[in-house]
Amino acid sequence: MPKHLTAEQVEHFHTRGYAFPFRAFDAGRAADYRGRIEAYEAAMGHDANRTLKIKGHLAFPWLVDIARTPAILDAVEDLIGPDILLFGASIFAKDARDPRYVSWHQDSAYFGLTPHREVTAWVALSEASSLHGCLRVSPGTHRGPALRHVETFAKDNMLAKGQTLTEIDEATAVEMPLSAGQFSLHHEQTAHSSLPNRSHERRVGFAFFYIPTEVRMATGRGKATLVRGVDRFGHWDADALPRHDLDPLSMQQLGQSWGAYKDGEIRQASDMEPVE
Ligand SMILES: O=C(O)CCC(=O)C(=O)O
Repeated sequence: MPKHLTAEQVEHFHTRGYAFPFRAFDAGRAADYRGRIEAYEAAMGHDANRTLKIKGHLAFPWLVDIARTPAILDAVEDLIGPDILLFGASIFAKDARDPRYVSWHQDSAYFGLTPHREVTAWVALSEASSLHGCLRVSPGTHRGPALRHVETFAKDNMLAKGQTLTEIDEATAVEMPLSAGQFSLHHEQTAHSSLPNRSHERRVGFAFFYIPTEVRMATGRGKATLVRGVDRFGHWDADALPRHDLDPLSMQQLGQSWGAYKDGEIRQASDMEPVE
């Protein structure tokens, strides 16, 4: 018996690679979290997209709390079982009338996980409608092969390498509009993207990356946080969780992970030898 999704929604996720919308918390709480992100941006003098990436949750204890929201974990448990690790989180914030977009991509290309069982919960901290440039998916792509991405580094592309799948048929795209406090779920191999924000409001979302404890890094050990159940596999070392806002130890790990991802030698899966 699923905890949060219906049996039909579980089936839909497994066959189509996504499911939505679900409620994490109310709009008031979403606005509070968004306000905290914007206070951080004001204090730092830069857009959170520049820093709260890959291990973005390590910046603030309340971001780890969002990742532990019972409704989100119940939904994720329905898809990957009761022993759950959080291995990352990234903000995706688009300003009002913002030309920035996210090109079609598979998260699995750079996550470096094996087997491919990761599930992303994209949590809306503001309205994220079609006009705001909500997340879109290409159904069923999670059942296909690891696709080859072209690294474009295009100016308005929000992805670190502008990585792009060139063969996704736009006509297949399904939009996943959400209101503040709702979340969607997608499989790491589901091709997804988003268009520019054509609205006069900012669109803020946080993507949280969850894996069952049996999943490991294809190359060496990684760091993650057990957010539910028991880890009987021990493939991961513990993240340096923030003891307080902007804890220097946590920020060091965050900076290293984001730097390795965006500037380092991380190669896409389709370029590497299979390890399974
Ligand atoms: O928020 C977006 O526009 C893109 C999000 C995304 O690529 C992801 O959640 O993996």
